[in-house]
Amino acid sequence: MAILEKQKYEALTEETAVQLVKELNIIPESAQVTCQEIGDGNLNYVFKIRDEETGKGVIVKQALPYAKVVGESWPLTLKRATIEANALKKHGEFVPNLVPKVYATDENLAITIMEDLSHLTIARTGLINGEAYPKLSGDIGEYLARTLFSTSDLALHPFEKKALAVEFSNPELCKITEDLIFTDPFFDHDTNDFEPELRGAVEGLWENNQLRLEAAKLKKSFVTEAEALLHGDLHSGSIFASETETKVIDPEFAFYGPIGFDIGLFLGNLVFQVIVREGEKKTIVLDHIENTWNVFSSVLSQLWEKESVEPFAKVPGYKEAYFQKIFSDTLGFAGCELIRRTIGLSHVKDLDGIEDSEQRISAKKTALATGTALILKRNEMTAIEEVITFLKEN
Ligand code: SR1
Repeated sequence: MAILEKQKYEALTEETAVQLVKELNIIPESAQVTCQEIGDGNLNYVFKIRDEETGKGVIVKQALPYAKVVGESWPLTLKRATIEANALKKHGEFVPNLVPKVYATDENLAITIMEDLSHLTIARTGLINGEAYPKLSGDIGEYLARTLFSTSDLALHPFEKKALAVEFSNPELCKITEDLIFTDPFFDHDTNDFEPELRGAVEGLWENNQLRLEAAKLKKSFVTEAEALLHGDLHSGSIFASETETKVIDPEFAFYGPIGFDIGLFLGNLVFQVIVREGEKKTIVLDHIENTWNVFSSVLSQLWEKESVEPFAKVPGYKEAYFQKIFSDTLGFAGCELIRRTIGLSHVKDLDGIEDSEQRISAKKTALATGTALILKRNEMTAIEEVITFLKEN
């Protein structure tokens, strides 16, 4: 893998992005190429470059020094590009088939050059269009179990684990999550964004001190529990999918945090689809939720039995307690994600894309109520089947 050494940051254009991949011989100098900026996320430029003759494509992703979703008034560290490239490489050691290949990085330019996955669709878009993605939950369950186990104290010498935790220290991006997921939606904060019809329901959240107390506990877990190297932003917009493939992208929020956070974000985003779908299509998503947890826990359990270096791993009851903690965290974080994507900064198309305003407001109220219940009931629920029953009834 090439590591470029540019002296200073400059925003790429379609022309300079092409120059760069040619300089690096990722695409030959003589090749006829096309280049398009295709980024539709909140934070980065994404250039897709294609060799017209061979059909080979590469992606050049460049971090912007501010959050695109807000504008230049919200400066953002460029170090996140290095975090993202290193997280793709680290997670790629454990699940090479589930992340894109990285061809080159440049810390000063804040770029990662990687495999083009545009034959796949962003899972959120596909799910909104009614896709079933039969491999999605099995692949993500596997991704979660292998990346989280392999970077935790269950698998690593404590020196190695702590060195990784230092390498992946990501305070600026964590602060975004702390504010946008855990704090702002539970207060009357100016980053919040919701329709006037939701004001009653939102004020109900702000007055619910039991809920705010539980949100505070979840925030504390997020801030203090360095359990494993998380993706850090594992929503359905961070996953490419097709009938036969799944690839996890965009780990710029990666850091050492609580294992349930990645699982909770993924499941929370599936819950939006449970809310908006009907009949058989809803059942498919409920099955994905159940299967994600089941695959995650069964693969983690096998890794625990065969590969754990933790002496306490064999103490009767420890594994069950460890899994129950992850389960309860997962539900709480899923609940926070449901609430923040409904009334906070940075919404989801699953809800905002509903054209009929009555239906949209009703779906958003359901998202808020479901998020609240998951946070409040997370310690009472002990099995994924209970969650499925609850989601079917609500
Ligand atoms: C300012 S960034 C807003 C959101 O986009 C990312 O995908 C994260 O979810 C973040 O919270």
